[in-house]
Amino acid sequence: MSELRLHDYHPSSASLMQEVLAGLAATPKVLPPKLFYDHRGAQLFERICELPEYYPTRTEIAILERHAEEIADLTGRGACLLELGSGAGVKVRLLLEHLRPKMYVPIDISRTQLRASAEAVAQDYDWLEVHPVCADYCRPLRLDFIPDDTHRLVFFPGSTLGNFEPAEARAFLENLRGLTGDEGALLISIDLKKDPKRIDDAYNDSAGVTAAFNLNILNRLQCDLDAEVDPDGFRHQAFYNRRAGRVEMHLISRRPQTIVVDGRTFHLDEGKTIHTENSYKYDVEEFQDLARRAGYRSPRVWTDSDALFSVHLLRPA
Ligand code: AVI
Repeated sequence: MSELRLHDYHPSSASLMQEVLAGLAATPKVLPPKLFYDHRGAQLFERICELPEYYPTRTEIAILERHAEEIADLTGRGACLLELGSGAGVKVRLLLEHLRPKMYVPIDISRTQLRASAEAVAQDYDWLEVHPVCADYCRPLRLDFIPDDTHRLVFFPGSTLGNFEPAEARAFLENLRGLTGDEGALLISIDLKKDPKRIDDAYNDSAGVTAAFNLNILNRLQCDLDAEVDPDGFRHQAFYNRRAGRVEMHLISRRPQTIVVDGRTFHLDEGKTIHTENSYKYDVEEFQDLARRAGYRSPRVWTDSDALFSVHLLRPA
């Protein structure tokens, strides 16, 4: 099989460096969650998705499996299917035979995983045109290879919108209308508010995979940005902040120490944090309200019987 052409807009290490320097200079210190997803981080995330405590992935998969035909009936066949954060490409496979898209455009920041999963999809679905795009999908995308006369379905699985601040989430959804076009649709997954213990457990698994995923961001600083940092000097912390409606992930400094990046030194006292991720949870109505304010209507939502997770069909209003 000939290799697929990768449309490569991976952010430069200079722009990652700027974000890291700004984050480490902030109070409290922050690092952007997109840094999680280098090759090792993408593999750790795949393991998280299979953990017994991490309910979102298997619940989302069950919802998609159960309703794939109805999703296809509502969104129409022959579309250009764009997937934001396509990862290992597991979820889209549940939809492909039902949706029968003309073209599949997986978009992901982890180049190695994207290449492998796009090639596997192209091989397994030989009727499908596959155009992998390596990019940070928060930035404007150039997708001029998509024919104008093809309607678009944007698939944003994994409840990844929860990793945005609500105001950013709204702005991001507004921008996505440029990608769906007026005739297109957005299929988006959202993790729901529930018993806080259940949420806490999902981010504090007993096998320590989430901890390794969180700490891997420091390995990434070492390898990709040549930083001087000791990952063993930090521990993983994750908790559900009920007031804010979000899980917070932090790296807590075990002792007084410094991180040196690009010749700049950042000091951390013992117990000080680097905030690495927020994961917002929504009620169905709360999310529909956010979507409405971003210019969408919500013709359909699917949830599981325990109301853990939701998948929404949105159309530009
Ligand atoms: C990708 N994102 C939706 C995951 C989440 O649940 O917020 C990332 C993750 N972080 C820790 N575990 C999983």
